[in-house]
Amino acid sequence: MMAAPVCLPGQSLPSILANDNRKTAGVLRDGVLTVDLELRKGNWHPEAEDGEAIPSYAFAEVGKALQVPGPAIRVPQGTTIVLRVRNTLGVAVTLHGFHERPGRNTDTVTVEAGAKREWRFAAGKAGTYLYWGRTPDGRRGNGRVLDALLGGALVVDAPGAPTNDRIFVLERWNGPTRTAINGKSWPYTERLHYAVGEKVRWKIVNASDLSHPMHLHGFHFSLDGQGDGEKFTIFDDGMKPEEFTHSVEVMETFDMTWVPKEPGRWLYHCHRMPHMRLPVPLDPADARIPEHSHDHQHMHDMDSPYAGMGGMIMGLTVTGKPVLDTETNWKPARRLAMTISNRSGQAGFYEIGLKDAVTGEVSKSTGLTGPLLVVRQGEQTEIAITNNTKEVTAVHWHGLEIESYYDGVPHWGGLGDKRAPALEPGKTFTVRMVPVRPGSFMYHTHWHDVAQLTGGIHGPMVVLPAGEKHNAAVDKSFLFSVSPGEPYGAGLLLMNGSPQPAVMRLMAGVTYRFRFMNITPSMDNLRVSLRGTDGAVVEWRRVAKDAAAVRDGGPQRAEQHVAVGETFDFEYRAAGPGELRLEALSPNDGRRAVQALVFAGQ
Ligand SMILES: [Cu+2]
Repeated sequence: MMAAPVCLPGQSLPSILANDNRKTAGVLRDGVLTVDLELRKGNWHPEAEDGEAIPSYAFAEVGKALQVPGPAIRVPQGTTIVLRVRNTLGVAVTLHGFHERPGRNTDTVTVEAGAKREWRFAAGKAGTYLYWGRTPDGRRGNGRVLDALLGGALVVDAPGAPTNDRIFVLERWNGPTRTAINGKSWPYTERLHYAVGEKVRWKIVNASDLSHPMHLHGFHFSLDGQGDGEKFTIFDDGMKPEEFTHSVEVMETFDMTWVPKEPGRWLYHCHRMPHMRLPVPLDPADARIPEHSHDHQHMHDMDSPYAGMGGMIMGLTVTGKPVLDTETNWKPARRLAMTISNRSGQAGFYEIGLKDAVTGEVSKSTGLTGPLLVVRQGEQTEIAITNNTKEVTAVHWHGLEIESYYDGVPHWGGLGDKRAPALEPGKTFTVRMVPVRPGSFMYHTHWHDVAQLTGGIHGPMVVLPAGEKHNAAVDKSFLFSVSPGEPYGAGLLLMNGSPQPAVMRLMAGVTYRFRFMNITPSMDNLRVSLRGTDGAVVEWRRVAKDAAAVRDGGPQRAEQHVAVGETFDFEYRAAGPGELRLEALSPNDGRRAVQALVFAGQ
């Protein structure tokens, strides 16, 4: 199953070590940090140290081992940086980011083969930044040596800012394993251990060539600051958004803090399916959906360290006293039965049924998207999921604060020896939850299988504030997914399970809540807009992102980037009758789904 190691004949190269970014490069003396770097070639091992070896260009501190990511450069604000780089490669390297911040990304320096350069610059404004290099022969495509890993963190600490944090550099390369964090791919990424109540601070640096929607299971985090590699904005207290997914663009960075509230095993991962799957043969167009891969032997093997996943994933173990309790006085007010079935006569399509055991109310998939699941904040809720398909699956409650065992990551979730099972064909698994906060969520397969995800094992999920009733007339969910094949054609963008849903009839003068959810496998730059039939964008009001209220910024242009794994809530009120179009667009390739909204006068 594993691809053959990429080894060129006749090479015995030194190993490149994974850099956990805990140590700062160089020597800091009298306000001056002096760093001596070298560029050399080595073999990088994204998995085990004796596993797959990929010839790569890398940075090292002079006299030390090569590192991926490159040595972390970290200084207090006010420091001057003296940086020397010796290029021992046979080719020139163009270096980005070795300058004062804020800076310009066009400010680059090329160091010729065999040459040495020295820079001296003020570190500048506090923030999380990066540096990176490229070579003309680098394997961005079919070159022989990888230059995609020539990147490292550059952090400038504000006076008094906490430094008991971690820096995680995201990497991607064209190879069988393809994505890594701090130089390793799951299951070889660092395992992190935290205690309930501990304040966790992370700095995320995207040194790769694609965006990564980074999703934290089980908890919201606070976005403390973000930057584009050249500028960085630190948000004031009270202005820090809470999120469960943050997409970090190419060569951009962000800082986050979060507090683990519930013990168990959790994940932090990129939500683009190709970046979190088992190693698969190279897919040339990353945005396209790879063929259905048969990862299943790894999933079934409980002893496999992969647990069905690979790439840009970190495993987090939280210890401490549980807060959520679904054992004591468990008398669920809400009992739901969810069935997952193969759609008859349509291979690869799934159908989800939802039945309220108390009211008897039944709903099912619309097109290729599962029915809207509505639960209530603070209400004991039980969902019995029955797998009527012939395949193993698992259901994850995206964004929900839930016990690790019920989080939906088979063979991983759970507390101590108790591990969440995979949902075998013919079996039922009953999930217990007491939703903590209201908002827009999703449920979806966590079987790490593009075919299941696109085939329809996903759906919108809404948590209503305690005591509130769902008003379907004004509360509208729009979930975006991608189709696996006929009848819609492979790779089509879908809205609520269809490329062109039926006209929605609404009323002028009424305030609607529009909820957007992106569960496409990898369409991370999805743009959602609300326009007149002439194409002119109208105005709406943004009220929430990732089930957390956002500051009321007043009416704004009705156009929103919805990254994979993000949810947004907007309010919209049409002043008068007319027709609008809710458009979801993938700007890269022009794929779109359009929902016509016709507003009648009152
Ligand atoms: Cu990614």
